[in-house]
Amino acid sequence: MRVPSTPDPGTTLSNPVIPGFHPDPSVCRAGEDYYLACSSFEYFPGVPIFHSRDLVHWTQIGNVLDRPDQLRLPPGSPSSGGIYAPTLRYHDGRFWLIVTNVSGDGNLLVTATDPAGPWSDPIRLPGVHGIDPDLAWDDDGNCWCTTAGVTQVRLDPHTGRTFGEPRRLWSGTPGAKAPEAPHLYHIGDYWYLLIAEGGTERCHGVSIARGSGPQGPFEPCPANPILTHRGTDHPIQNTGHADLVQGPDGSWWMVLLGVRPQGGTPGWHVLGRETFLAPVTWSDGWPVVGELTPDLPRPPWPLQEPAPAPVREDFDDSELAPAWISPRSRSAEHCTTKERPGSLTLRARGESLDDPEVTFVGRRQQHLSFRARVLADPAEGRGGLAVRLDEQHHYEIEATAGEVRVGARVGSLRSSVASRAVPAGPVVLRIEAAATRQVIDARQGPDTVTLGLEDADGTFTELATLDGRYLSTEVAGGFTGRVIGMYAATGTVHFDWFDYEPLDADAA
Ligand code: 6LW
Repeated sequence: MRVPSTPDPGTTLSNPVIPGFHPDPSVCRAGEDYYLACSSFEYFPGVPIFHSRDLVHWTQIGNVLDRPDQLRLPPGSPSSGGIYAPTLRYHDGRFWLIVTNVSGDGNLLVTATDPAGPWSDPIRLPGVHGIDPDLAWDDDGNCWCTTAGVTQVRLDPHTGRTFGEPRRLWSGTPGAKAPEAPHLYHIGDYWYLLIAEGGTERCHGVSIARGSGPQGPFEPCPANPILTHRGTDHPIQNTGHADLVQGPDGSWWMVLLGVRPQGGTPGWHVLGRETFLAPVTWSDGWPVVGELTPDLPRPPWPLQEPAPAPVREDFDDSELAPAWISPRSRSAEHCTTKERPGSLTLRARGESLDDPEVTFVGRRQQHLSFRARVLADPAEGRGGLAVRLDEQHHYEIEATAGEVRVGARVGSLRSSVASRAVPAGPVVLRIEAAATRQVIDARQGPDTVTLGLEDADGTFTELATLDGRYLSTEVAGGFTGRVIGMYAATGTVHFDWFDYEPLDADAA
């Protein structure tokens, strides 16, 4: 039975530190500032980047790949394809980010002097094979690029030229699958090679080896895996894909991904893989990971909590804030705040949410329970508000002039669940997810998703309540999480505002 803890904002800090679909975190420090980047898969713009002063509170400052020529996702490229696992480093006065576009350009390297952007055009890396590339510089100025497998090649990061063939460094723990997510660090007398292994599902873990130089040979830590939650009923599962960083006081910390399954057996996670923080100590020259808990131990330095995010997005700015993402690409022709000032105008290009090219603008679901509302004007088309896991897994409430309809797609099953005639004109559409707080029956799903509309006086009319498990990674597969957003299925639909608010315990 899983009963999620209720964070008390006064005394505890809560993990995950970046909730919602933010996997494969990579972190670096530049003076007093920390920056962190994540995978983004089929979404544009790609590679969300965050800033923090305390490692606990993170604010998104941009997306690294925010120009169409930096992020080419061909039409029809699969969901959970695209951008995998960046490594972000600060070296020689600039920021370096290496990442893989598995749907096209392969491994890419970009640089910036300000991590909020602009980032450079990508340098292609044809000599770097494999996903999860890492960058590390040795004292002689050589740059080592290490990838899943685990293999390594020397790289000129200014040109992308590689020297020699990639060489195998370590295969991880015998019997464990998928040695990946390598990061190489020079700490004290050793070079440490941190990896993930066991696969990114329930067997995921973090292991480490050390050697006297960046090329090894590497000796595995006798305590491997140094972190895993496999085979436990810990509320945080799938823990792995870590990166190490020092806190403001010189203490060591790890950022890593984990998931929060909810409901009965086996548990379903709906927010994707999220970014967590864990304390690290050292014993005999090996890192020891402290408890990874939903209540994060309070670090001993001053915390800088940002102001809470506003509930309402009014679309008053000429550019969309960096949290807004769209599948594969976004063009001003199909998505603009300039056509009707103070509104988001979406012009259909796919035919429905089943279409990989659908015009959709959304934000990650970051709370187990939330309410989203939009004011949609469907006078010139058909569109609405959706919870999207991918093209084959979505629930939506859609408006046309005179009618509102709830639809659901789960794999090959499509259903028109409910409909209601409404007066022509703008309509408020609402979706709420309510997490399962107490499991009374082991077959209970992770949450319920309620879709409906509001009358002019704010009265809510529910049209359908659906089991949330069908929009979970355990059902749909893949590497992403739920995204809540607006879409146009035909013609043009204007959205005057979009509200997103956490509910109940998630409000902290
Ligand atoms: C990523 C791999 C992994 O490249 O999942 O959890 C893959 N780890 O390291 C996609 O995120």
